[in-house]
Amino acid sequence: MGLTLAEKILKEHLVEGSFKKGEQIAIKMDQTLTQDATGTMAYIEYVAMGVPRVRTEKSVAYIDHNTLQSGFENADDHRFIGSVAKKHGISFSRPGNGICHQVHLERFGVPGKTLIGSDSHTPTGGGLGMIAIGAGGLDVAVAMGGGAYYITYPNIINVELRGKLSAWVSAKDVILEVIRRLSVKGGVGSVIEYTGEGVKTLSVPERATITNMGAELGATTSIFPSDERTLEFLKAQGREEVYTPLSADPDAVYDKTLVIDLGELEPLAACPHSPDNVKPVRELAGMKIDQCCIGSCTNSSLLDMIKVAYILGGKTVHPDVSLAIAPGSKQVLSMISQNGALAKMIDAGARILESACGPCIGMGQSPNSKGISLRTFNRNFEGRSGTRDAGVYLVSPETAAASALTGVMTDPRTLGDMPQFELPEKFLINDNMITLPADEKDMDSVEILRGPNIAGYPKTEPLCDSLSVPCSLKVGDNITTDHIMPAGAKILPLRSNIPEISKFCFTVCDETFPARAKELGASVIVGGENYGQGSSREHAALAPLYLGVKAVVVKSFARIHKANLINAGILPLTFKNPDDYEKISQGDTVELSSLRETVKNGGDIIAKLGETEIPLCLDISERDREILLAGGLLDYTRETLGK
Ligand code: MIC
Ligand code: SF4
Repeated sequence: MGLTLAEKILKEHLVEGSFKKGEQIAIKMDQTLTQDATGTMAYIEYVAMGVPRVRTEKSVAYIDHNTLQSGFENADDHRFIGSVAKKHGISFSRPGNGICHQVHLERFGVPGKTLIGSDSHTPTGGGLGMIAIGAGGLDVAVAMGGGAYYITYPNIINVELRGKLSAWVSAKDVILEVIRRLSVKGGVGSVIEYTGEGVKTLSVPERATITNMGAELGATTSIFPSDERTLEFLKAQGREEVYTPLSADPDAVYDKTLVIDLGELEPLAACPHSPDNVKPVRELAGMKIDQCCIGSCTNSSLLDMIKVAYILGGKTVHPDVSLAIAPGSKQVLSMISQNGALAKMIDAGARILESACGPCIGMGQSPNSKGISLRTFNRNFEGRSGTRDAGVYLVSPETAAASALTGVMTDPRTLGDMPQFELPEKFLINDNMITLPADEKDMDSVEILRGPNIAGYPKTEPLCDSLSVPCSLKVGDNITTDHIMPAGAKILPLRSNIPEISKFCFTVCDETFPARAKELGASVIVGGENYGQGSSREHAALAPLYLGVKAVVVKSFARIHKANLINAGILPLTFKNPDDYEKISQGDTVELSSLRETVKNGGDIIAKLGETEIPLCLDISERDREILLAGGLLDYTRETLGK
């Protein structure tokens, strides 16, 4: 039986476990990436492990999220990360160099290699034929120390692409269609593998748009083959020597196949407040808009920018619309400044932002009250833009640019004929904003620069045997990490200070939660389906840990968040019978007993609410059980290193 491409790469990197669906396997990680919003914590954890120099082929620390620097906190984080990177063998991508995923694709991604990143959109690297996975900072820290990464052996979903995209329909519309069909939890436990003759019609940055937003399916990762288009991209980046052709065996067996005829797709939009609430732009056409934002790790490549500049060229942004554009990297910004595309954007009235995440994570450009914002980003969760009552629509750069001119949602196919957009054979290469680490002989003399806002890792303790604690919060389905631990300009600067940031935990849902949880001392949270979807931020587990949350009881979990809870030593429990969700109310006291024995040996955990008994499952691996018993991954790693 032939292998899928994902299986081939996983097999080559397998260090533990066997290739059986649903079993835990350990994978060697060749490369790591971090960004600054998760990076400080990841490096505090890395340093705590005591490994002097990273044991990967390539580790890169990017600064791209917290670049507003409205106080000293962000700049201190940048200096801290830069100094850790220099000391411990990590390349440092300085602020201004671009968004981690875009830069990593351009400068470091290698077909066939594995990459783990402390950001959920790390699967962008799948556009180059990598197995690239998003994870919590602690898992990335372990990988930097040479430890393996543990995942459940995934299902492989094949998306077979046929035909060719029509004019003004683009890669964003492809991934919106996949999300429309599969939903925001349709990819949990799966790798999405793209095949079919339509693959070769897409360039690497277009493929990367698709694999990037595969994160919104909850998928472990997404991957494209490595072929002549991959070689073309690597040549343009002056890196053809890392090219290897890679594809699935012709007789590969997939768990499920979805066929998409590219030629039949039309411009799509994900409506508020979920990436799977997808409708054709045609049906929304004419809706008045207030803002357009173009950029983010999903749609900020040179090709995206060239198309946008073409649409804006010689025109003026509608008087009622604010258009902001953030090119994805210094390379992209520099190239559009040389080829005239930037001037077209500026002349049309676009507000040019630095190459960083910016508005995507609510760092500036929040829409007006009840504002309608079209964004080429990947997430439109409630409140993420910084304006609670704004309506964010996720669209392609073509749709955003066309609409910015008309002031209403506009189907870009009304633009008429589309020219053939050509990319240069050689891209501008200048890695001067990547600082290389100190030589091994000099590393001891590098001082770690730690600002006053950088607090330590919260206190952990081995799992207790019984609990009798109140339910401090009950929430519904599809709770995102933006609900649990919001970001944005006010809160993001506190990422290195868990006591401070925890004051904002769950405030999107209930402003009184942090104070209540802290006062209760110990509690459990109850939730519905797909709890913890979205970001990889381990802060969504560390803030609850700090606030005394001992267990989270839900109908189902999103992958990265479940792993982060385990890493933080918080029990991730699911209802054996989902209807039992109704039986627990906020304020009820929940009793859990014989925890250590059940966590160790398996079996149901029985929650008692007075006379009522509710069976709960702890669906985790043997290793996860040991991590929970030890009080979290940091303690477990210290224990195992000690042994
Ligand atoms: C996001 O898009 O939500 C982020 C900000 O990039 C996060 C990481 C973080 O919260 O720092 C992610 O996607 O993992
Ligand atoms: Fe940055 Fe947005 Fe991409 Fe997250 S999704 S890495 S915030 S650009």
